[in-house]
Amino acid sequence: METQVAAPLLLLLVGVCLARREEYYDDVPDVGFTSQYGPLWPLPQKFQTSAVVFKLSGASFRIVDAKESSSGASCALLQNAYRRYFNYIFPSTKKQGHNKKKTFVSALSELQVWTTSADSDCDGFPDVTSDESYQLSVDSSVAVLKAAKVWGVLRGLETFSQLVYEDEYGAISVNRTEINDFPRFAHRGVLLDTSRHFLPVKVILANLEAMAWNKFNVFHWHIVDDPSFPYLSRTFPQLSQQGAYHPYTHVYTPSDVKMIIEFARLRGIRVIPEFDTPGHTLSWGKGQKDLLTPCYSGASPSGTFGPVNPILNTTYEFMSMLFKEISTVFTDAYIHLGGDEVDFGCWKSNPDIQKFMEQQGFGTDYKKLESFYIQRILDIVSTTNKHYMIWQEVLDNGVKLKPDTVVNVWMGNQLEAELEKVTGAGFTTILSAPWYLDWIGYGQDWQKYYLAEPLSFKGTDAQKKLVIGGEACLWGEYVDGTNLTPRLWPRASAVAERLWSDKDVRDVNDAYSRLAQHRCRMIQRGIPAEPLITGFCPHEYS
Ligand code: CP6
Repeated sequence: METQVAAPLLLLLVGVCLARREEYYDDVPDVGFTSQYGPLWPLPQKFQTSAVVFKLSGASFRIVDAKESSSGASCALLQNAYRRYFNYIFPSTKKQGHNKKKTFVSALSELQVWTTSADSDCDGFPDVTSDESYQLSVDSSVAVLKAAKVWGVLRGLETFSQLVYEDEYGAISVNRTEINDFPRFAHRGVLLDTSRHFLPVKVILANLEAMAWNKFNVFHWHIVDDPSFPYLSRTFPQLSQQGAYHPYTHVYTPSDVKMIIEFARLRGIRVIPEFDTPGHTLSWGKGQKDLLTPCYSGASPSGTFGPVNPILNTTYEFMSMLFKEISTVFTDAYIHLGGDEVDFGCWKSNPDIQKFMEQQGFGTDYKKLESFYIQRILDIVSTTNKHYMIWQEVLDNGVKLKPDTVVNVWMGNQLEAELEKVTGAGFTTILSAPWYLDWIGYGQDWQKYYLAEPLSFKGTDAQKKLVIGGEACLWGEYVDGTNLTPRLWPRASAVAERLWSDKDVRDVNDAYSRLAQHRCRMIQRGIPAEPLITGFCPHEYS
């Protein structure tokens, strides 16, 4: 009897599973296929290689400043990068390896690094206009990496390190190669959320390092939100004292922030902090009395709080002082001001707010109140000489924005219509909607991220030029220091190639071959990147 019941049930289950498989990314790439581009990721714009091989010896190979270079030994950023990449090319266990003291018919003795612009930007910070292009030529015993600025050198060193491989005898080798490379988009970001869970500084640094391997250049730091306020403000220390998960272990001190910004700079990465208001601010209320709107149930306060209270002068005095501090602590020209997902329920319940709405003639349109608030915040931040980024609702709700505002599009429904609208209104935009890496499902979702095309919306060339890039987002509800890194990598790498390489680079088979190797390389360099699908890394047992 039991089996008679079980059999149809089993069939039904199998049927459901097979049907559901359709939704999965079951386009399993041909795992036997090897890309002609080897393990390069993201793929350079122009690439030519040949079968001619040069050998490298850890005992003699050097990365050096070219004689003609505009930057030299005094450029700590470059010297630092040379050491980093030397160690990637010759991991310490290999320094005494096969090649020592051997001479080769064709040995590569040097990589000469040549910055051609009179000012190489060595001591500066990267920005949205930074030149990251470079040319790499490996065609004699001396290889040459040429770039206008240090930012291009950083990208080129990464590419050079990806060209070097061990041959079947363990000899460190590089093929004759010519590369001319530049990014397709100027803004290639990763969003990390340090409020839902605190992320230890060393986890952030490790991921900045991995970002550089993927040629990402923006760390969008969603630093505070409802659950916790880990930013230690000198002006308002009570914000983190009361609002962080722990007042001194789960905070980012001014020196932590400084370290993160400098670590990022040395890798050509901008740090854009997001202080999201008026919503997503519950944690702010713990340390700052009267900042949030008291919600009412009927005629009396319910004891709960809503968004920032937009009708008090004290709110704007507080915000002025806070953003003044933030504008000096964070070096980037941009601050992200959030403005997303404002819940009007609490505002609606509060009689003081109702009265204010009436006085201002806002009727019952709470978008007008939100706009009133945001407008004042934008004015405050403008006085600090920073530019701002905002989530799309701010524009959608009709706030007047300065022309240099960057609109961050995050809603996936009607994405193309939104891009048409934002760029049609003349605003620069970056795209987050296709790349929520915190959403996980069964299968190879990297392919979906990989194939998302930022410019597929209808618009003029001028409109398309306004899309300056995108961001891979890892919202933190289900992510902390224990699982962040493998959840981010190599899935974020798919976004990295979409934003760096040519628009026509979208062959999933070719990408699979290169990405699987890139993932193994990240593991070798110490980042526990998760697998794409079945397989193994050549070095995993050594
Ligand atoms: N947190 C904040 C989030 C999200 C946003 N802001 C978010 C919500 C849903 C999706 C993606 C992101 N977790 N502060 C919106 C920008 Cl699907």
